[in-house]
Amino acid sequence: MKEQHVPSDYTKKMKQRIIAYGADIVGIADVEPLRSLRLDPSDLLEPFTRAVSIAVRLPSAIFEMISEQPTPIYASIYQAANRLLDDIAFQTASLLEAEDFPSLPIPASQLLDRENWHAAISHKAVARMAGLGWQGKNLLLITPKYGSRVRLTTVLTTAPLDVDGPVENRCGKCTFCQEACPVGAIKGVNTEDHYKDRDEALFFSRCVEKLTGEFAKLPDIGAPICGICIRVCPFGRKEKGTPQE
Ligand code: B12
Repeated sequence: MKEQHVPSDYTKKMKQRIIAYGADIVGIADVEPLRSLRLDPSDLLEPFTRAVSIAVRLPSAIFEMISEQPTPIYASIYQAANRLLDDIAFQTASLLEAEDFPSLPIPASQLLDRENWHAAISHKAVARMAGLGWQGKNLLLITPKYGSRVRLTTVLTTAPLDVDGPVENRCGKCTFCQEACPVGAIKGVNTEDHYKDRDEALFFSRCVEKLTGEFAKLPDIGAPICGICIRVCPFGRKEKGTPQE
């Protein structure tokens, strides 16, 4: 491997390349705090020092069309966003590897443990530590600019990229997602950093059962998606006036 010396604008240039691949937000997390996450395999982070968090924004109009259930258009865009993210992550890893930094793209939406609903690593935890946003009451990553109307991916790397810091939680007293959830799955609990587990924020099984048992079986949906807590979040909406402003 090359000596770990890179020009001072290396991180900035790398982020610009990733944006050029089609990303809307890019941030860098130190992997150290992420080692306490549940990982699959458990030594996933072993060779790496940094995690690149990449977000792609979904067109806002898609969410404005959702009222009580996901729409076929959302289902299709969900797949398209996953393909785009996988492509960006692949290209990012290839670019870093060409510079002798071993790098691993994590699939956008690959479930490894179907009983417990776990992937290789939580993209939300990486995104939060990379400063893309905070973990909102809906348990999703909320970005200041696009709310939760983003999908995420992660590239693990040995490249000595400059780390971004977490941002402050801005959910405040807002209860829009809690009120809108069709199965009352959102408890409305706030967190300063992150929830200790999913049950602290959600009646988790209510969310899973609605998405897998009902929404995924709707015609032309075929995936456990919903979008309602995303649609109502004031941070993603074009109309302004958040409850706390
Ligand atoms: C399994 C899964 C599901 C399952 C289970 C959901 C769940 N809450 O775990 C089901 C099918 C129900 C589901 C539903 C949805 N999902 Co989903 N899902 C996933 C998947 C594939 C794995 C998630 C996982 O492993 N979770 C494990 C748990 C323990 O982690 P967690 O939920 O992130 O929460 C913990 C950590 O984030 C931690 N944390 C946060 N910061 C930090 C920092 C540190 C240092 C540490 C240690 C911990 C930590 O705190 C939380 C509690 O422990 C991810 C893709 C991925 N690889 O991340 C997408 C993903 C989370 N889903 C996503 C979305 C959008 C949805 C839905 C809105 C459906 C839709 N597309 O319309 C709903 C929302 C449900 C909800 N409100 O949570 C997006 C979230 C994007 C965003 N803006 O946040 C993801 C990231 C997919 C993507 N590529 O963008 N999903």
